[in-house]
Amino acid sequence: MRTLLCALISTLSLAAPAAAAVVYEEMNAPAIFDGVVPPEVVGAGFDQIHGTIGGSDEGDLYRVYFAEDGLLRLRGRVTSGVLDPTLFLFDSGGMGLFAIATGGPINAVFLNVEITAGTYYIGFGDYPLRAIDTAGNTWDAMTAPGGGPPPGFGALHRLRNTGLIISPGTYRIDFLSMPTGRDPSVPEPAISSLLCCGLMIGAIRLHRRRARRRDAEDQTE
Ligand SMILES: [Ca+2]
Ligand SMILES: [Ca+2]
Repeated sequence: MRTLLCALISTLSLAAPAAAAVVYEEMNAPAIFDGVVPPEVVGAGFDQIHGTIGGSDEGDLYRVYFAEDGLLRLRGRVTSGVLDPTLFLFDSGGMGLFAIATGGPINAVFLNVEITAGTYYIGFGDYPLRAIDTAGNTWDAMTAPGGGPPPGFGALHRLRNTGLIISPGTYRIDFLSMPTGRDPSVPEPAISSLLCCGLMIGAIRLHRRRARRRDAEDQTE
């Protein structure tokens, strides 16, 4: 059985090679949306952003472009340090769409969003991170109902960390997309890896079930 499992794993590895991520490295993304320095332009074709929140860094804003309609999964993960990951998504005009924060020991946050192709803005920083609109209204990533902005929240002015201390660290934001209409039998590389894990766990469970059945049969003989 071990040989069979190894063969299965090796076949799956060959069938789904890990694609190298195309990484955008932060230069010095601003926390102010409508300031002199605009949000950093990531553009199309990147799979990941790698960035840093320093001790006085209130948040990082990026302009991103997604070329196809479909399901977008954003994952913000802390790669070093003690920052509490907080992720915001805004539309092309800076209007709020969704936000998520953990505020606890979990070092990753996810957003799954149905999108149409176009320009979006991503904000990332350390909780308690809030978005402030041009009228001074605040949007707390943790407490907003349904993950969206509070009623009356307008166009973004800036991100602001409202804590006494900003917890520093480095982070990574992954974009995993599944465009509408794509044949689900041809999964994206990241989804292929998950399927491989699922298949391997399934194979191991089947092996254990068969071994238990054999034991039971041996005992009744
Ligand atoms: Ca930064
Ligand atoms: Ca914090």
